Amino acid sequence: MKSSASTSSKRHCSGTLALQIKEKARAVGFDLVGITGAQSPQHTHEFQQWLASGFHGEMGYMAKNAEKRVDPSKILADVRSVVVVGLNYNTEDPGSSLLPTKREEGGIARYAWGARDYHDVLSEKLRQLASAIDECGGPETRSLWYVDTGPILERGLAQRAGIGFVGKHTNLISRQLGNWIFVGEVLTNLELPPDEPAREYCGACQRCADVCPTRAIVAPHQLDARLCISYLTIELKGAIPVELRSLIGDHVFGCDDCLEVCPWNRFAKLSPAREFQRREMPPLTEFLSWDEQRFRDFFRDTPIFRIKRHGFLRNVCVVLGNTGDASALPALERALADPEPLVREHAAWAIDQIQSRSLGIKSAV
Ligand code: B12
Repeated sequence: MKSSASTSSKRHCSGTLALQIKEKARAVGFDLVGITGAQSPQHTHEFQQWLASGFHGEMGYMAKNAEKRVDPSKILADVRSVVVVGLNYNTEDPGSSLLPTKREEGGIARYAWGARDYHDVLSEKLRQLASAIDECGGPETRSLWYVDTGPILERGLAQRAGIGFVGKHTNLISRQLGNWIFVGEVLTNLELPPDEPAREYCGACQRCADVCPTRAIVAPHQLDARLCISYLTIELKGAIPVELRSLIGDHVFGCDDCLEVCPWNRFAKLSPAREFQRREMPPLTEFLSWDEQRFRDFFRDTPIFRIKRHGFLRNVCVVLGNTGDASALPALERALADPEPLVREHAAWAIDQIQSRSLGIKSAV
């Protein structure tokens, strides 16, 4: 879990505490910072409804610690404030990018383009921020930091801390940076003055819902994760439901379709972070010949490592089945002998898709 406690014995602080903390957040490299109280996030009820509808699918961890997610004091008993931060990960101009040639490699979600996992990048910065908060607050100060994996409704808190608003696609949108931002937070027992919550600025726009290939945004601000391509290609451990495979298109890891069309991205700025810059990928068919070691050497330290070789090759097969031609068949046929049954099954499906397409037969699914 990407989180840690931090305590300090020093007691010295000058100037306004909240301002100092914000300055420190910027100094360690965060683009956005805001402060909110420790009460339950807004829309707690909607979160509970989301769980009750089963929209979390196989993400059992979302239901397991649901009471913690809606009450920060179940994480840090005497919590008084939450310092929420945002980090820009936009490394390419969304308007001019998504280079058609790059898409031949398959669509990898922007957050996973780089050589490092954002959890690690944010963890380093959050650790520094939490120590600074403890240092400023004095010996009684206790702080806990999280990025992503903690039992926290990060986006609800982020909106209340004023760093952005939750759009209809359910992602946090900054009016200064668009929606390419990671979120992290420090829970602290310091009483800090809260910032103004952000208002919602989606208006009548619903481009995100309209563009989603699987219609996963079932209502504004409501995502049925079981349909979301990000869930299907990252969180789902086993076979991808056959009826959804063709809708996955060329998304080999995650999906940014709903994020790309957001009009607020016209304010996106380029992130200088080297860790998130897009790195070269081999053609998809090449991955099928990679063994565990090769996969690990290439993807270690990146978000893709998490789904392991068999998860990634499962996705590669689906994308080749959707986009590949006869030239992909030899690699897929070799994958029929892969040690992983999951890969073998998806390779067989892909072969069937490509052959049906070349014969002009519309496949059953
Ligand atoms: C589970 C999860 C997923 C799941 C489910 C996503 C979802 N929408 O719930 C899946 C695997 C699908 C996923 C996908 C992605 N994820 Co994710 N994910 C999470 C995680 C761990 C929990 C999210 C959660 O609690 N979901 C439950 C729902 C109900 O909560 P919520 O969407 O946050 O809902 C809040 C608001 O939407 C609002 N709300 C709810 N209903 C309503 C109704 C109305 C009317 C209103 C006004 C508001 C409102 O209140 C809720 C509670 O505060 C968070 C980290 C975290 N701990 O929060 C990262 C996180 C949300 N993911 C992140 C990212 C980057 C992604 C992807 C972009 C990755 C990708 N490219 O593939 C996609 C985006 C897909 C999408 N459209 O959401 C970032 C988002 C950053 C941002 N700018 O928002 C987070 C915050 C991680 C991080 N620390 O940076 N993710």
